[in-house]
Amino acid sequence: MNEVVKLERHDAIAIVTINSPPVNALSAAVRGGIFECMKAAIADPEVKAIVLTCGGRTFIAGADITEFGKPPKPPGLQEALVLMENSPKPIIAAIHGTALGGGLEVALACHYRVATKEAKLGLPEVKLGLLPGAGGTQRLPRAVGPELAVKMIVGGDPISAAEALKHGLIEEIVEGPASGGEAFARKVVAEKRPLRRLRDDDSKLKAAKADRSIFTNAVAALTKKARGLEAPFAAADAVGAAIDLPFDEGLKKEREGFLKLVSSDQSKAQRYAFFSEREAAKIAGVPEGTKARPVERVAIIGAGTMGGGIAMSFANAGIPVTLIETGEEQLKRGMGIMQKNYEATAARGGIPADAPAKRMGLITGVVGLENVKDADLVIEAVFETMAVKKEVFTALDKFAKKGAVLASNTSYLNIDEIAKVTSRPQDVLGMHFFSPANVMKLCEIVRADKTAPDALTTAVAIARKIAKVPAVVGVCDGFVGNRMLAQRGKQAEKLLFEGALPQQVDAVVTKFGMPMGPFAMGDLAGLDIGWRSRKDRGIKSEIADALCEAGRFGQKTGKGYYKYEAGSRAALPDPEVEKLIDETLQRLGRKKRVVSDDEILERMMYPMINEGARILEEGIAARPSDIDVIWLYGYGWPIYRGGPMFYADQVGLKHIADRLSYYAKETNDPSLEPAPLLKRLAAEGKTFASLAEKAKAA
Ligand code: TC6
Repeated sequence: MNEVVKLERHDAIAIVTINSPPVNALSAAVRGGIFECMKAAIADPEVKAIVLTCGGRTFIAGADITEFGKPPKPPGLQEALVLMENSPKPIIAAIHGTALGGGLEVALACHYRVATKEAKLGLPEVKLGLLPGAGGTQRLPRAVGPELAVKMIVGGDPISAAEALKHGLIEEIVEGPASGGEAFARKVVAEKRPLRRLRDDDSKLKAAKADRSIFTNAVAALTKKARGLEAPFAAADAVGAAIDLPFDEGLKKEREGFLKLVSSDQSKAQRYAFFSEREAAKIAGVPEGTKARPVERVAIIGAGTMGGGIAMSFANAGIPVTLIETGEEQLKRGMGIMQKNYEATAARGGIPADAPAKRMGLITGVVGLENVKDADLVIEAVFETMAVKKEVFTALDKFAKKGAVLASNTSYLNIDEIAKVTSRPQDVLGMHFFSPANVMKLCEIVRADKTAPDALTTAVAIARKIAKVPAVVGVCDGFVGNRMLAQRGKQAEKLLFEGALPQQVDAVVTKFGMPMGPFAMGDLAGLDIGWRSRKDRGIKSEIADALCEAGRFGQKTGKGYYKYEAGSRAALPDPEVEKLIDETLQRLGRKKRVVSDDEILERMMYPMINEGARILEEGIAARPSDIDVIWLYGYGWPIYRGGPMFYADQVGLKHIADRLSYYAKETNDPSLEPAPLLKRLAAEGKTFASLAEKAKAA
């Protein structure tokens, strides 16, 4: 009974409605409102049952994440949940949209739940480095059994209303939440159904109590990929407590686990990543209310690895694609690879059995650039040279319809130069996808000099629609991600000349939490590409060149910085490489020294952060958090470390600036001198985050 939670009565049925946009999160006002309305409804002698529902686009989407890390505001949620569960009158949660986290926990404290067909229900707290802290780990296993509960709590993905119905999490699927909830409440009253308090119902725990392997096997499967993360393990322990302990003791255990996680560095980083991702979709400098152009059909030029992956991303989102090649042969090959890719995913159970046919049905392969004529968005993914790109954009200018957005998937070329060959530079921008494009979530949206605000808005909106994470960047060599990566690559190579080995450098980087080190990554991408480009530019890189001269191109030749056994991608250290490095150093008269792991870590991370500072100073990225989003979703930066700029703030900018100055001197490398912005922030005792706060205040 306040601004955001209202109580009405339809004769014997009380309706409690939350209206707190955008997602009805459990702010202090919502918690207080739920408590007061429930208290009043329970006390009203006319009321026989209570429906809890939400206005707007969704049921409660969880705790208000912005409140975490601040002093707790009363009232707590627990008081409301105890009041509701103990209510002598049946309470029905009527769900639509997404009942997530604390939202589902509120629903679990109700006696019954109904949901609309498209609703999703989940406990995604682990994705924020947390565990469900309002009884979810104790009530959900009692509602659906520990196996599915572990899957939902440790995995964090929501389930559909149909699945929820199958497993007894909801009683019915209804048309509208409020009307369906009310009709269901009337039925409960008429049938005099007994109250179902999950707290008191251990029936679904029996099997796991008798044989704990049901639970431990499910946990083992889910935590396999949780390397470095704390929350999935703590969440699994809390579910274990539901099996082993009485309800109230389990709740206590859950609370302890939640309080520990909510103040952890990992959860802070993961919450930061959540908001950074959403912030990145807001384009700096574009007038508010700028509308995206409608995109009904997309054309993609080039059916190679990138073009195919991009086409699949659109088809996965149900958007029709015209895939264009220069010849039938290339087209057939590209279509065949996509088909196989989909079939393999379906065989693994990743998509339904009928999905390959449906999705391939959305991709029309054709020959000839004139076929772009119906597309609202054209994405060029052809060979990465300026001459070829210019040729394609000249043709696009001729054939594309008026107002179509023309995007290049280049990973480093100058979009201004590409735009100049067209008569419509306002429609030209970059959409840099990452390989494999149907899997990787990042899309760098490159804003050129003349790109129109609504073209930019269109690219960001469509990227989100196909489940990518867009981040807007400016034109420069390599944009944000690859430009920073180049600094790391340079140091990695230098470390070999000083006495480190590829496996030592890679081990430090993977121990930090990255999926791969720079040398294993080089082997995967192919060392011959860089070798050829160095030759073209007349540049030498003694160790990398010697490897290529020995035919070691990486995984594709079974050896590179590592050796690979036939059919395996496991990188095995190779004494031959050590010998080759030793010989090269001797030939060049270089002395080897022992390089510590600490030095490797600093020289892998700090030069990238330094480049990030330059990128911010030049306005290539608008916010430090945009850089972090790029690293999280394009390069596998560990989410629990928030991203390079967030990590830098944790380490302290003064320390980083001092160490860079030290390495600049020690290794005689002026490129390591701290960037002016980094120097200034370090001297002022500030963080990169302070820049974002300043920008917001302005
Ligand atoms: C929990 O519940 C713990 C409980 C412990 C016991 C108490 N809080 O994603 P969108 C904002 S942990 C505050 O763009 P969508 C979001 O920042 C929580 N704000 O929309 C954005 O603001 P902006 C467990 C929130 O339709 C706006 O809402 N719950 C929250 O693509 C729109 O968001 C979760 O982890 C929040 N909880 O997706 C769910 N949620 O416009 C997290 C959203 O100023 N949320 N905002 O940028 C989501 O997964 C999605 O937001 C969604 C809606 C699926 C609800």
